Amino acid sequence: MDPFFASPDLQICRRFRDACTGTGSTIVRRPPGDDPAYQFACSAASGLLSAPRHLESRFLYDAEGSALFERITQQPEYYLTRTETSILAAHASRIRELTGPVTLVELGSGSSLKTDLLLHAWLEQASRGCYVPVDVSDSALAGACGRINAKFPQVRVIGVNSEYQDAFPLLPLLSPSLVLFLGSSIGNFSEIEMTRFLTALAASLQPTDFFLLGIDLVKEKKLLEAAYNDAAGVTANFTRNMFARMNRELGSSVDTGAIEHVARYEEGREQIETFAYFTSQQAVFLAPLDRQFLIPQGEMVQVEISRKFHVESLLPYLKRFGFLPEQVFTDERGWYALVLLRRAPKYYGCRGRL
Ligand code: AVI
Repeated sequence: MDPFFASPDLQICRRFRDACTGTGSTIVRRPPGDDPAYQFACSAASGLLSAPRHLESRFLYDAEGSALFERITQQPEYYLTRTETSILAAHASRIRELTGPVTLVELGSGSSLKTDLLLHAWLEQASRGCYVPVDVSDSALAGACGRINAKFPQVRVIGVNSEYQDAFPLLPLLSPSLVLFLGSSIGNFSEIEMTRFLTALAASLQPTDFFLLGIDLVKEKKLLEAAYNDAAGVTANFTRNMFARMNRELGSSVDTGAIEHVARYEEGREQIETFAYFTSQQAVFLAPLDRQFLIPQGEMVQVEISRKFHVESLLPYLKRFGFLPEQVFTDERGWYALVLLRRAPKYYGCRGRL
């Protein structure tokens, strides 16, 4: 078939297959589809027209947003990354024992710093390995691939620059694998997005594949709210960056000084809800659509949710998607969990509510 007419899925699979024959580190990019600025503008328009107004949290992560998120992970109040790293440090070898010498695939890899612990454990038991980080941020991916290639020359690194789901067609090529979804990123999905994600992931994995899921657990409101309201104001800048990005990419001319960050824990829904609160009326222009939206003074626009979980209810929920628990690892305070799952041998596709 003429590659010009091949679907983006087929093209990314071909590019990926070609990359597999090489050595060292490579980045595979999805062929350009719709204009990214147009997609961002359409999503923003639909969210700003909804009641209540909201924006898709995936747009928080341009190069600026990814760098701010890295800084969030270093804030003293943001315990998630440190706690997850401590669990990985304690149990990486056990995870390798349970999975065997599988390919490591990391969804939303960011800087990939925690992955070093797993790569060390992998190389303790074999002379070679393969690591496939997947991230929408080209800059974060290039940095991570270069760093890992320099630190672990025995590891073949193939970076995939795409959304998580766009990398799923590659998973059958990588089996047997361990798919990593760390940092409690699953908590940023709504119930519907989580269902879609787990259904598509289960359908792309083989019964010999594993899934390692990082989840932040329900805990005291005070601790949760502190984590999303750091004293240095880095999370507040992360929220404002959504609109700074609209100014850069969509010509929006929003005064980001008129935005206050609000993050509060809703106990009934067991989630942190993050908003941009407008202290004065703002006109948001979306150049690709040639449309303007008025946000009145006092309005809150939701930019993110961060759901918190209970291991006891999450495990039966995951089972309905065809993921069977292999082992659950937690820290001594019981704040965070890493759940190692295996794809069920028989899986016919299922839906479920948490
Ligand atoms: C990436 N994700 C899991 C982070 C979280 O905790 O929800 C994003 C974040 N937003 C504000 N602080 C951190």
